[in-house]
This record gives sequence, C-alpha cells and structure tokens, in this order.
Amino acid sequence: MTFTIEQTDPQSQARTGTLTTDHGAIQTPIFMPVGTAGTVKAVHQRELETDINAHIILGNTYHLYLRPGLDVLRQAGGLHGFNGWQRPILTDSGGYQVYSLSNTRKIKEEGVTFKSHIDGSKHTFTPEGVMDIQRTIGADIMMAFDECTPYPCDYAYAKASMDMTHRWLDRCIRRFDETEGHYGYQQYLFPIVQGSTYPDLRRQSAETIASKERTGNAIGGLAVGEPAEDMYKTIDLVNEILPRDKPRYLMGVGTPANILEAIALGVDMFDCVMPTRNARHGLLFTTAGIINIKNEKWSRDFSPIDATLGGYASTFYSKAYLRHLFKADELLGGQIASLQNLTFYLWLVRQARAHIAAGDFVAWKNEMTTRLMVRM
Ligand code: PRF
Repeated sequence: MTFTIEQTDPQSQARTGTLTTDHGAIQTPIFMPVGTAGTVKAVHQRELETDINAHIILGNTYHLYLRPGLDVLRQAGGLHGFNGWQRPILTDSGGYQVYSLSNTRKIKEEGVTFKSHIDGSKHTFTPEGVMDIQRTIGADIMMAFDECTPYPCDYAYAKASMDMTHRWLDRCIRRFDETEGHYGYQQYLFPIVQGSTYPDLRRQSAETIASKERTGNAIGGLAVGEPAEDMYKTIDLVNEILPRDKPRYLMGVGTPANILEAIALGVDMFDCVMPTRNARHGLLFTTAGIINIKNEKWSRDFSPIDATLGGYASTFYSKAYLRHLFKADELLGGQIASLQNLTFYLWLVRQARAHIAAGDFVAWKNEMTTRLMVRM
C-alpha cells in the first residue's frame, strides 16, 4: 500500500492524496459507504461504481462473522468473491458493534464475550480471533480490536480502557504479522486511537499508535455524544501527533459539516451510516439543503430531486414522486433516497478535493457548511 500526498491547503491541515491497494486506488479525502452485512443497504454494486463512484466500502466483522459466517465467506473467496465488489473493502473489527448491538457483553483482558443479537448464541471476540476473521473476510484494510468508551466516561475508566486497547493492539499486531491473506492480495492493519475527551490520554494514545508505524491510523471514540467542539479539539490534538505521511481515518463521522471540519484538521477517510440510514427515513441530503421528503410541501413539486448534483436518481425522479413512494411505503423510495444521499456524500468529498487543489478550501468549506444546514 502506498499513500501519496498530492496537495496541501495553505490555510488548514487539509490535504489530497492517493491510497493504493491491490484492489485499486482511493482518492482522499474519501467517504466510505457502510455495507455492514456485505451490502450497502438498498444499493446495487453497479450503482455504487457508476452513479455514486464509491472508491471503497465498509464491512463489519461482527455481522459477517454471525451471518453468513466464516465457512461461507471462505468458500466464496472472501467478501469480494461473495458480493462481487472488486474495489477496496475496509472492515471494522467488531468491538464497536458488540458494544452497541449485542444483548449482553463482558469485557475482560482476554477479549469480549457477547450474545448474538440474531439468535442469542454466545461468542467471544479476542484480538487474535478478530485478526483471523478479517483475514477470512479478506478486507484490504483491517481494523485493530479496541474498546470505544461511551460519553461521558470518567477518567479512571477511560484510562484503564485505553491501556487495554493498547495491549490488545500489541496482540493484534503479533497475530497480523505472523499470518497472511488467503486470497493472494495484501491486507493492512490500522490501529485506533482512543482516550475519550481527555487531552492527556488522547496524546498518550496517539503517541502509542504512531510508534507502531503501521500503514495508516484511525481515530475512534468520537461522535459518541460529546459536543462537536470537543470532537474537533480532540481531532486537532491527535493529528498533531499522528504521522503526516500516513492516511488518517476518523471512524463513524458524520454530518456533512463534521466531515468538512475534520478534513480541515487533516483527516483523510470517513464512514458513517447517516446517508443510508437517513435515506430510509426519507431525509435527503441535497446540494440545496436538507429535505424531509415526506412533508406535504413536496406533494406537487415535480422538479428533479437534485438537478445540481446530477446522476441518475437525482435527475430522473421528481420530489413529488419520491414523496409518493415514501407515503405508500414502496421499497423503491428507500433505494432512490439512498442513491441520492450517497451520491451527495461522494460529491461532497470530490468537491473538497477540488477546492484543496484550487487553494480555496477554507472559504468554500465555510460557505458550504452554512448552505448544507438549510432545512427546506
Ligand atoms: N472503534 C471502532 N469502530 C468505530 C468506532 C470506534 O471507536 C466509532 C466511534 N465513532 C465508530 N466506529 N472499532
């Protein structure tokens, strides 16, 4: 894997770059659509490639391990062989999903024991096991096993948790370095910075993570309910320490405004369920602002969903028609809305790259942030 920085913004920490994997190149800053269970919900692989032009998608260790399970994935030739997506895939390590989804869980030094949200069966994730599972899934980028602390979180818990995440990281690295991918291409391991919102813990964690000298680094434990200002301060502090010449991935973020601010602070990669989850509830991100398509005001608006954005779903279907689909509970509604929102998110990061290259990123970001918050 190589990461080349192409342009840096003189007024902020923003930069553009190219991350090259055996499954192709990723232009950064990039947004990665979330495909939890091996599918970006309600979106075809073809639309992901053409209309949305996703460079990389996410999968989740927790979900894929429980269903379809490792035997099926191994026989399919990994997730790429199973779902047909031939561009890069990143998998989250499962820790975060265990904490948010499973019914009961026990966190110990050895690992996390939990009950499946599907059938109540009992399982244990260890750092070693999670490396093996991500080898079998065949993700180009594998994430270290961590604990994402809740917010608020007292200092003693945050410190003990961070120390354990660091010990888990050493176990992940050992297992990762003594194993190989199964499918003939390289895989890479990204460690994750934790430390809640405590500056000294974040500093210590960023230094520990940087010292491992992996291919790329991630920032976890944010966007869990803390004020946006605390999130930005933490990103700024951590990015001062994480190496400049390696990609930085901010996990589970966020709104369009969050993404633009974090790009200005030097983040290169993002993922979030927001565009797809909001879409299924009729909330649209458009270049003119945020729309609740279920509102009566759209019932006779026969204009395209988002003519400025371009692309198939945004120009072919009208707001009135999409509103009708949602009111009638038609499955096509969620599909069109998901396509609109992901096309928008990928457009947003493409615009960011263009404005970093043009040298007017900060002015554009400030104007865009105001525009995108408009509720129509
Ligand atoms: N750790 C992992 N995945 C995550 C997070 C984390 O802290 C977050 C926090 N926003 C989202 N996804 N492993």
